[in-house]
Amino acid sequence: MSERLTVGQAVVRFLEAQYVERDGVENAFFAGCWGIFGHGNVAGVGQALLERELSGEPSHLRYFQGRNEQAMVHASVAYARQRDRLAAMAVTASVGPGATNMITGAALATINRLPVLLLPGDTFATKVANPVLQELEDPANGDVSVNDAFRPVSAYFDRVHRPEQLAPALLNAMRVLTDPAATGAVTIALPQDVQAEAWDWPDELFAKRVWHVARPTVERAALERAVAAISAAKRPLIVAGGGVTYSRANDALRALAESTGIPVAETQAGKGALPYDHPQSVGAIGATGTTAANALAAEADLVIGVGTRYSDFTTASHTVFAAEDVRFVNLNVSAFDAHKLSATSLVADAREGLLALAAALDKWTAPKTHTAGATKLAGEWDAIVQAAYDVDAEPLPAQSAVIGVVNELSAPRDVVLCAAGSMPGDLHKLWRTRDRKGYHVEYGFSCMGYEIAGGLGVRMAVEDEHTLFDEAGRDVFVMVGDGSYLMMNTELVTAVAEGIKVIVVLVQNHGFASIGALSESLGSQRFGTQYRYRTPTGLDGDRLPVDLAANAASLGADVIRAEGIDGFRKAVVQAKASPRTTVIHVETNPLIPAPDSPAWWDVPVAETSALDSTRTARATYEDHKKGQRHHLAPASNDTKDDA
Ligand SMILES: Cc1ncc(C[n+]2csc(CCOP(=O)(O)OP(=O)(O)O)c2C)c(N)n1
Ligand SMILES: [Mg+2]
Repeated sequence: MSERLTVGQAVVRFLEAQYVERDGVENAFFAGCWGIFGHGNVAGVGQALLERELSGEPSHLRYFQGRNEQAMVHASVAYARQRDRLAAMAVTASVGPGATNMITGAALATINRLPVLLLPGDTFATKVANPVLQELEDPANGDVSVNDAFRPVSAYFDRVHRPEQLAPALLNAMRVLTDPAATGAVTIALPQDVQAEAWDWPDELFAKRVWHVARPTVERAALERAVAAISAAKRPLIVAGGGVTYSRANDALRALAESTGIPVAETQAGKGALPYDHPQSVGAIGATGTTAANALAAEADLVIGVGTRYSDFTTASHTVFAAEDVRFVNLNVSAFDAHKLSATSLVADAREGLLALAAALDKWTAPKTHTAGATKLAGEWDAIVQAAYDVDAEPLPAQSAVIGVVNELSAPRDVVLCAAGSMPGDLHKLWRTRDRKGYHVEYGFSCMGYEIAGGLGVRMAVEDEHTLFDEAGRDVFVMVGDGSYLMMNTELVTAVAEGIKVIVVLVQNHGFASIGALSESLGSQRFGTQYRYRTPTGLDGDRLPVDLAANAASLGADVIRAEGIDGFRKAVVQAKASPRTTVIHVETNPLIPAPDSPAWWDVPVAETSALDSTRTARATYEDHKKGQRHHLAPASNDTKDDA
C-alpha cells in the first residue's frame, strides 16, 4: 500500500510517527515544528503544516511561529536539553537568509550535543528558473548552495534532490538525533521544488516507529582497568558533566560518591549533578570554579570525568589538574570524549558506568581525611557565596546580590537560565542548585541571544512534562545582560503570543561587564566594551539613552523597573505570582566582581605592543603558560603487566 503526498507532507507525517523509549518510558519524539515562511518553504513544509492543522486531528506535532530563525533553533535546543534529549523539535526555514540564520543555532546544538532537526529550504533541484531569489551562485561549483555551510556544524547533513531520497534521509536523521553519542543538529536541506513534489510513499514509512535510546554498558576489561586506577588513588576527584544529567545518572553518582567518599565537582552543563549542600559536592570547577573544587583539582592524583568533554573552562585551559602524577578515568558515551586527556576510558552510558563502578569498587573508599577535607573546603566556599549574596552596594546592587535574591526567592525546582556575559561564570560559582534540572547555562557555545529563546523552550518542556508525566511546574528565570538582550529579544513576542510564562531578569550595566573585565586583565583597556556616545576621542561619551524596559514593554511583556536590591526583591515576588511573562529591569554595578578563585583562562595577549598595559599583560600571560599541561602520559595501568 502506498499514499500519494508531497515531500513536505511526507516529512510532517513521518515526524508525527516517531517515538523514543528509554527505561521503559515511551513518548513522542517531536513536540513541535517551528517555522518562519518564505518562498523556500511556504508551499512545501508550510503547506503540509497547514494541512495538518486544518485536519482537526489532535497531534503532538504543534506548529510554533518564531520571530527569528536562530531563536527558533535556540528554543528547540533548550527544549531538548530540559527533556534530557528524549524529545526534540524541528525547525523549517526558507532558502537563503532564513536558512543561514539557523547556522549559529546549529553550531550551538552540535557543540552541546543536543538534538534539533533543521529543515532549511534549498534552491531548485530542477534549476530551470535559476538563479532564484537569494541563491548563491558559485561559478566553479554547480551543486553548492548556502546550505553547505551547515555541514561542519551538523551532526548529520543530507540534501534531498529527489523524493526517493527522503526515506533514508529521515531514518538517518532519527538514528543520529536519538543516539546519545552522536546527537546534535541534523540538517535535511529541502529544495523548494522538491518540497512540493508528489510521490507514492510506502505506508511503512509513516507507521509508528519507536527508537530505543541506548544505555551502552561497560566492557569488563575496561572496568577492571578503571577500578585498578581508582583504587590506587589517594586524592581522587569526580568531575560531573552534562552527560550525568542526560543519562539521569544523578542517583547513581550520589551512590558512588557516598560509598567511596570521592568528592564531586561540576562543569557548567553538569551543575546540579548533586545538590549544592550535599557534603561531597564541591561545586563548580575550572576557570569559573570554587576555591574548593579548584584546590582539590590542583592536588588530585586521579580525576574521574563523567559525561564531560573537558572544555577549557573546565580544565582552566589545562592548568587546573596540576599534580605531576595526575591521571584520568573518563566515563563517557562518546569514545571521542572518553579518550581525552590520555584517560583510562570507559565508553558507556553514565548511569550504567557509575553503577558498574560502584559495584566493582565494593568496599573501597578514598582516605577519610580526603573526604572530610573536601567537605570542609566546600563549607568555606559556601560562606563566601553567602557573603557575595549579602554584598550591600548602593545605589546600584552587585550582580552577586541579584543572583542571591533570585536563588533565595525561586522554588527549588525552578530553572535559572543563562548563556553569555559575566553571569554564566557568576552563576557557576554562586548558584545553589537544588534540583538536577534547576540550572541551565548554555556554555558550550555561550551564545549571546540564546537566553530568552532558550527560556521559552525550557518553559515549553516544563509544560509538556506536566501534561505527559504529571510533573510539577517550574518557573524559568532567564538571566540576561543588556548586551545579550540587544542581540536577541525577539522571542518575548512569541512568549506573549503563545501565553508561555518566563521571568526575564534583565541586568543593565551599559555594555559588556564580562569582556570589559577580560579586556582590562589582558591590557586592552576595556576598549569597545561600553555602550556610549562617540566623541572625538572614541566611544567614551555619556551613556546612551537606551531604555530596555520600555523596549520590553513594547514587545508585550509585563515590565517591572526594579530600584535597588529591595525593589528587585519585591519584583521577583511579583513576577513569580504572575501568570504572565514578566521582564524585571535592574541596573547593577558592573565593577563589583564575584568572589575570586584563582584559576586561569588561556586568552592570548599580543606578543609585541606599543602599549604598556599590553606588555605587562603579556608578561603575566607567559607566566601562566608555564603551568599549562598536556596530559599526554599514558594511563598508568595500561601497561602494568608487561614487565
Ligand atoms: C553571539 C556572541 N557574540 C559575542 C560573544 C562574546 N561575548 C561574550 S560575553 C559578551 C558581552 C555580553 O554582554 P552582556 O550581555 O551585557 O553581559 P555582561 O558582560 O554585561 O554581563 C560578548 C560580546 C558571544 N559570547 N556571543
Ligand atoms: Mg552588560
